[in-house]
Amino acid sequence: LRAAAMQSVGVDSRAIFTSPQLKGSRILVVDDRESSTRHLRKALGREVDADFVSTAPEALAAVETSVYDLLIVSLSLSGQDGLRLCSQIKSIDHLRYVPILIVSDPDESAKLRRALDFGINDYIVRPLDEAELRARVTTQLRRKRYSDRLRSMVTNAVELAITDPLTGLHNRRYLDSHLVSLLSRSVEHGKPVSILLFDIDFFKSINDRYGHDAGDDVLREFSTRLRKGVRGIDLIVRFGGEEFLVVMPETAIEQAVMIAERLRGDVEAEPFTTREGQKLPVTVSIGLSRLEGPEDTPGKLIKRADKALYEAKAAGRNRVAQ
Ligand code: GH3
Ligand code: MG
Ligand code: MG
Ligand code: MG
Repeated sequence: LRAAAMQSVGVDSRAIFTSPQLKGSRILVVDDRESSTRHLRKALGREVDADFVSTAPEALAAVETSVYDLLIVSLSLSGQDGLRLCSQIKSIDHLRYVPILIVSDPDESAKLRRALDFGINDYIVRPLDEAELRARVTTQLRRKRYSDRLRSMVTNAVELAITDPLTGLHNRRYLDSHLVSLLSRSVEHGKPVSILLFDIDFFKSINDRYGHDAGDDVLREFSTRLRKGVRGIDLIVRFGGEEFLVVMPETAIEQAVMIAERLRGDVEAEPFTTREGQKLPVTVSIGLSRLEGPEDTPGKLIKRADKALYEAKAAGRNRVAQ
């Protein structure tokens, strides 16, 4: 068994804790039997950053205050059940990805099966074989590193896919899923939703006259002004080139018109500043729509705002229409 375990990790067991990828890994050991603890301490060696506690409450307190990469838990904790501790730990959200390695006695196989059932990652049976323990610990730490990296890659990829790189705002891809759930929640609770669609006036001529970089500066400043001008619960999206959309939950259309009018007035009143220090006069047209009822969809809602925006443009720009 030991040979097989060593082979599966493919390393010399003594070298594992000095492996640069595993340096800095933190382990929490929960065991109340002195001989067992002594054994674990010796097997893990000095290079490992391990904390030792002997009761379930101490363990729960430790995982609250420190971050661990692996928990080694004795299944036969006296007084409390090691099994119950494991299930408690697995139900704590931020510990969901922390592996648990069980140390059990040979006569605990029924308990062990239950522990495996609710997701412990590996186990080792007493009497502890040091090399086997190190091999199992290393495997868990490696897996943890790998899955942490994978998870953060996925998170970053998702973040990238729903973010506009110029302004850091959410993009249209995010808008759709956000609106679908917001509209159904709002219909269910009888709450209003308003949306504001912004289109900067004659933006093409800003680009033509001052250059594309100056145009980018205007877009960035516009997004900053929107961020400052609306509530935290409002969603701001870069909808297109020089088009922005704000979703306002729990906002009746009359309130939304007032907000839109204020934002429009602020844009008109205060020229934008480019990176070269030029001051550019900018105006914006805004079209509004509101959630009409259970049959409404994100597509229809946006279409009505777009129609209103078109009317604002046709009526002379620098105005709000619904
Ligand atoms: P209108 O008042 O009718 O909205 O006129 P407009 O010139 O703003 O409208 P149009 O849609 O014709 O032009 C939008 C311009 O926005 C065209 C495009 O080159 C420019 N644009 C789109 N995305 C970007 C960007 O990321 N940076 C810059 N600098 N310009 C952009
Ligand atoms: Mg446009
Ligand atoms: Mg246009
Ligand atoms: Mg425009």
